[in-house]
Amino acid sequence: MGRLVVIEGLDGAGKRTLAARLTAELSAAGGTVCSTAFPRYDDDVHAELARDALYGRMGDLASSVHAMAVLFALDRRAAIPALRTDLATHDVVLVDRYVASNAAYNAARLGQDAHGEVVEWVRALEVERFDLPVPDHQLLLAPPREVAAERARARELTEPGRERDAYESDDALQARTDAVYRQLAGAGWLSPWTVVDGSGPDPAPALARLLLDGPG
Ligand code: 2DT
Repeated sequence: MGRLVVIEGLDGAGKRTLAARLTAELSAAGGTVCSTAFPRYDDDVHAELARDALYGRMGDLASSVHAMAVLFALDRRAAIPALRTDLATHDVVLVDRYVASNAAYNAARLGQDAHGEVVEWVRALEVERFDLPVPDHQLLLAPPREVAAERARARELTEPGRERDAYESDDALQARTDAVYRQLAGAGWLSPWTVVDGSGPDPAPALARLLLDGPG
């Protein structure tokens, strides 16, 4: 049975780059790896609806925190068979965003912290009710906020015309989400976490060793 390893963080944190580097390191160490990302905008109708809502194309659907959380959760629920197959056939299944995204963003939207009502509601919905596979390890990619903001600006230059969604364009929400993420990591929510400050040297080699041999 493979290990489910989740990469979390704000937009611009560098999750995709870390996923690619970790895949390379894990493969070089002889591990079999596959990766996936949520929301699955192109493969799942709930994710597609969530995207439309985030860009203001679904009336005021996005104003309901719980409705948005349910859409993201249903996307993951529909992915459970594929996740189980991947876990049965690989040493590591890397996932870019998972249930902690739902906990962190929605707690932040409601002005709650990691001990607030919505974090537990997300856990009960996705882990208990939907029986989603629980992560074995979660990585919080949390570079200093200036670094993340600079990356987001650079992305606007390399991907001109790319619109920012309702969450990305809300700086206060980003700051609160960052704080909730750090609390979830500190509390070991659902699994052990490792916080990665992406501004230093490449963290992938040490993380790959930890994920293949280490505890948690
Ligand atoms: P992207 O920026 O990754 O496209 O996500 N979100 C995401 C949630 O609130 N709950 C979830 O379960 C997931 C997967 C994060 C779009 C926004 O949606 C948030 C940012």
